[in-house]
Amino acid sequence: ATAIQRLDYTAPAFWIDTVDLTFDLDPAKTRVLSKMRIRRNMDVPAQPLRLDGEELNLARVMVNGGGTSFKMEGSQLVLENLPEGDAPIDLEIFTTCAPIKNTQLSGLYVSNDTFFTQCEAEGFRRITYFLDRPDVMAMYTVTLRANKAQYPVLLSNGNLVDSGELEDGRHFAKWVDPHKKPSYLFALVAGKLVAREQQIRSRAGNNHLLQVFVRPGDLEKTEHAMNSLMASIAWDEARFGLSLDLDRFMIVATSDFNMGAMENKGLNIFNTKYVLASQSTATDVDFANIESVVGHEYFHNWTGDRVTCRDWFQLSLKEGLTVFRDQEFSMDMAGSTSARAVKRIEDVRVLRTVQFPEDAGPMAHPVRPDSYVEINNFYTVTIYEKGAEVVRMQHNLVGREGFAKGMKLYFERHDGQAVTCDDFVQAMADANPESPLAQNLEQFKRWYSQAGTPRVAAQGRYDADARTYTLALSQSCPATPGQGDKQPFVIPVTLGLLGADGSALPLQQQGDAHAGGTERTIVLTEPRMEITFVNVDSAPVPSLLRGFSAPVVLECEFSDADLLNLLAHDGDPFNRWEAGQRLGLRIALGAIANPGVTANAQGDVEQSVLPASFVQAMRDVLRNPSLDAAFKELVLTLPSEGYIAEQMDEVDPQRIHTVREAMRAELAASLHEDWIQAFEDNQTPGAYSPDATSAGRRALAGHALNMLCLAARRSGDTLWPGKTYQRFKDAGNMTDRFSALAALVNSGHELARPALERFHALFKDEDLVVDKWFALQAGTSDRNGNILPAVRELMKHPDFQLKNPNRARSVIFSYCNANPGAFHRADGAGYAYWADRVLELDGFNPQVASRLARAMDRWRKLAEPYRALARAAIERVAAKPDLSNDVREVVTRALA
Ligand code: B3K
Ligand code: ZN
Repeated sequence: ATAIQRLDYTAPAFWIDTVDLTFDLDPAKTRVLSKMRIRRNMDVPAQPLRLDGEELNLARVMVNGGGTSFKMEGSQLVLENLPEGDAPIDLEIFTTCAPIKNTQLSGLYVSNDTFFTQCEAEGFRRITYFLDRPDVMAMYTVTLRANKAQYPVLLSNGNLVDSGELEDGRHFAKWVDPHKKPSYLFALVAGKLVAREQQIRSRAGNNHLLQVFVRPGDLEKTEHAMNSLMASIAWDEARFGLSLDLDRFMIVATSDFNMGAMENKGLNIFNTKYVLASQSTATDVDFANIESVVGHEYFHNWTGDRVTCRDWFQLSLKEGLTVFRDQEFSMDMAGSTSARAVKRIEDVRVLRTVQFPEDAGPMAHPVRPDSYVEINNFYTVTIYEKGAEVVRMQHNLVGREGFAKGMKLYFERHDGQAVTCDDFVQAMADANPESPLAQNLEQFKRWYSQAGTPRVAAQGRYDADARTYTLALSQSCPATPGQGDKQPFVIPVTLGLLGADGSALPLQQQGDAHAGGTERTIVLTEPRMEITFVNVDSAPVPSLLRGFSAPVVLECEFSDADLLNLLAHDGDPFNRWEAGQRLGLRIALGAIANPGVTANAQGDVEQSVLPASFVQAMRDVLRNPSLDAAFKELVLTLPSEGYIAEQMDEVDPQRIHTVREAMRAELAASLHEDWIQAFEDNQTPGAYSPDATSAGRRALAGHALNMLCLAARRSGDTLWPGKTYQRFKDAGNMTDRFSALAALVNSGHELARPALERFHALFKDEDLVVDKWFALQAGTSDRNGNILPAVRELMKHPDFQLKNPNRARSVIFSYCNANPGAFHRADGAGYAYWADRVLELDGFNPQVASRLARAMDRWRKLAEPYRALARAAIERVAAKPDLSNDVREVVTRALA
């Protein structure tokens, strides 16, 4: 397979103006008749028409009602003798395909006797021959025909214009989409489904029908998704003036889906995980995820569907922007300043624990990549989450109002078009000509073209005589594959200064007439710059990169006292949390490097690893009445094993696990009374509500229970494990029930076994809950190397199904991706398991296999013996001759 290059883009040789599709749906042999009206693109030299197709049986091709010559080149259908000139040409293609055999879940497939499609990025070519590229936008008419008893519901994009009976128990439905769209936004669904319906009237005064389709029996679990959809519609109108442009907006849930959800125009298709929720089956995190994914897909209706991508290198145009929009939506829904900060911290945590490693590893790529082998490999945290950070920086550089103006101009210019990342930034800059974005536009765009996480080094110098404080900021960016030297970025650094007593100091830069405010944003454009603050009475503590104002690594030599000051007093909640993380990280790295810190035969470290000042600071946070529970929970959560690993040159994952567990155990024991208090203070009696405040209380109570069970493990206390089991049994919602179960499982308590059995018995008919049950066991702390054998046993469980992506992820990914202490074994058995699963999955679902392949991205950082064993496992995968392009690209880059 050859790499596709961004700079090779050329406009299509033909346009497809309209397409009229007729489907005779049959799992074994579905017939697809496609009637297209096409015309030559006279702006490019005349060429043959090359239509993409994959795994199709071609029965007939007709041009302007008559036969035509054609040939196959690879999987493309090539028509060389089409009429010349710009007159419209009628092209008719008749093909068949076999949805039941489609295990890749790309194109048209069957799940639970229901037909679904997934066309992004290149699935439409698995349905019919087409110009399957996002810059070819057509008007679609779709007729679905199927057996009525088996497939009573027939859905496609747009409006239902006709339906009725056919002979032999069949029926039909005809859909017309009023908007032109690229093929990747096409969708159809056919099966036995029921819908929750809601009529709404928009701000603009139009009526719309909203529907959430699920399998019969799941209807009562759709209320939250429907509420989230209504909230999304209202939010986009209020915040951006963007209204729903369809009479009908449908969401359909399927339990077989490769990713989260898909924004097909007017017919979103969702993984059940992001639709179905009830208080007894879904946790607060599930509720929040549903709100955010429903929002995300809905927001794509404008950012993605109305304005789409010219080519797939521009993917972040729609994904980065839409993630930014869904993050803002979730923050606005959360309400309070504190709840917004909690969401921001969670988002940054994802960025730093998943995207930063990607940006430092073999798959590193710019937000707008330059080449790819398999586009499905580039639906990454870089395109999505870093892309969102790049949009967020623009938002901060032009301001909230300026950003709204930029969005307006973007739609004025590009509605109905397929455009590039450059077009977006240009609109933002043109709408805000005075902004630092417009003034540094070309340099700012390096965020799109250069991969790697920039580092910003900050050094402060206090001059007591002059009463000045000078901050030197410098930037650099490490090399990434194919990009040796990097040019400076435009880096907004939002900062403040704290006095020794923690007070926020008024800021007066050299040259300012007087002090103004306690926070400002410095835009770093040079490799190095200095800024001086005057009238500073004593050495301040700098609070830098507030709110995580740029996706960079900040290097600053804080003393422990500085960090304790920031943790206790910083007015910026993000940096307050960050100070605690830096302290925890510093302790972890010190203990890891300290040969005196050793574990006993049970894997437990007996000596103290936490300085008293840290324990006290954590106690102060827990006891602080002015902090919200959700924020406390984040502060009390130590940096993850993966995040710690990223800070080291050579990684021993077992060692990291041992030390982090020792830190947790010590926090559990030293703060015992405070955990009890936190647990008791954060009960949420009364009716269940997944709002941010209640969810935060449950999160802290659950964390406390976890710590109390962990402490019991060493102290032999039986009271708290007993109480935890009782809570597990009596809980009125899944959040409390599952956190109690997890506390027992994670502490390795003997009550875990009966609790797990009881949990399975209670929820054996709830797929999404069974996924949780699997994931908890595969992801739990390893003691004595017992997790891998347990994982192998789980795969033999009658409920385990490798072909179902959610279930495969719940066991295999929870082990390989989310449980480093168990996965990285000195005998290499974890890696061998990984290689076997990658190969096995690749046999039928390359997209899922390729995601799993990414689990080894950071193998070069591993210490021996892990490193050599990891290489051998990757080489074993790479040695298979008939790997998919997906997995081939990942392992080739890993070994390069
Ligand atoms: N746009 C889809 C992702 C499609 C992934 C294809 N492999 C979902 C989303 O980002 O909203
Ligand atoms: Zn998206």
